[in-house]
Amino acid sequence: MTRVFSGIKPSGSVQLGNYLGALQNWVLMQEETDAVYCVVDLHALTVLHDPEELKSSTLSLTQMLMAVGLDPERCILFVQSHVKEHAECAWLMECTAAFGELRRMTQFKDKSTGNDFVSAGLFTYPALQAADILLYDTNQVPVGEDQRQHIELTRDIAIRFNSRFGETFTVPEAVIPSSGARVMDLQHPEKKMSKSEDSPQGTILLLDPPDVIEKKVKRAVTDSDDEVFFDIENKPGVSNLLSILGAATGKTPQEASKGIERYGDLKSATSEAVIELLKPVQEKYFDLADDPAETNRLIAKGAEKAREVASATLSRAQENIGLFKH
Ligand code: ATP
Ligand code: LTN
Repeated sequence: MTRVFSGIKPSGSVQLGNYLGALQNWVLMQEETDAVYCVVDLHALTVLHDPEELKSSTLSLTQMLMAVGLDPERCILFVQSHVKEHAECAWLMECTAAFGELRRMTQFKDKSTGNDFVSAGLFTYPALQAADILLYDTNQVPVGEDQRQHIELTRDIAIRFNSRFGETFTVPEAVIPSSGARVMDLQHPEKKMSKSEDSPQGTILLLDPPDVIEKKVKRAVTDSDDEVFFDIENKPGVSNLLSILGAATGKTPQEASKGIERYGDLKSATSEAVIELLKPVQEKYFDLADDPAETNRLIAKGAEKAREVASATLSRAQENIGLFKH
């Protein structure tokens, strides 16, 4: 059976790009594959954070993942730091990745530029991500477009490790949706929407109430003419709304633009579609949030199942790389 693995950081409240670019696929893929999904709290340590906030975000993100439709009976859902093999395998990955490869990663450049403190972990971040993926003999990794480069690097690391030390890891591939793969910030359509950027008006959160979603979409940056068509280069704001509308209604952006003539109509169609899409997610989230003990029980079970797979792969990798076993 195809093995799927993906991860999301507990670095803020889940935003629409996470949902359309990744989580929708996660839910679909749990039905037909052997899917493993991870809340990557170790990755959240790569930037400055508040410890108490990280703890509560880890719990609420796990609840949000269940609210969007992940079912711990159908997939393995766990927290990265609960399975020590990730941190241990990351060292093997750091010693297999080249410094020059890590230096070329655009996420590192984006997240380090302009910051006084840049952690070494932010630089080696993709090596930990490679460990996450390779520990599970992963075939497919559902992610948004921004992660394509990290998955390519993971492939290169796996191929290099296998050729130096013998067949050890499965070489994975990225699965990126055809629409919604790169949702842009509503106020800065040249930047991707993200949970940790400080752009409250440009980011739609999955927990935003309907009136807030409506307001944010209404204020979204467009341009000075009033023509609705998809052209990312010349009409980034309008194209972003069309992508969102398309992804929320299962259409391409071009299909979504049919019959819409003015920006006002585009904005009301988009906010309506998003509100409709998020309504059941919000209802389920508030049900789950009432019972943190049950979530804790489920993630403990998830960690146990994950550890079983990860420890076997790590042992194989340690053996092949030449670590002496007593
Ligand atoms: P941060 O702001 O902390 O970097 P993020 O919002 O970028 O967080 P991640 O936890 O890094 O989210 O990513 C989780 C998943 O969501 C990844 O698969 C990523 O590719 C996807 N994703 C994130 N932002 C977008 C976006 N704007 N459009 C489409 N997919 C996205
Ligand atoms: N780097 C990813 C999060 C992430 C991930 C993973 C995604 C960590 N480990 C393994 C896929 C597979 C991000 O910043 N979105």
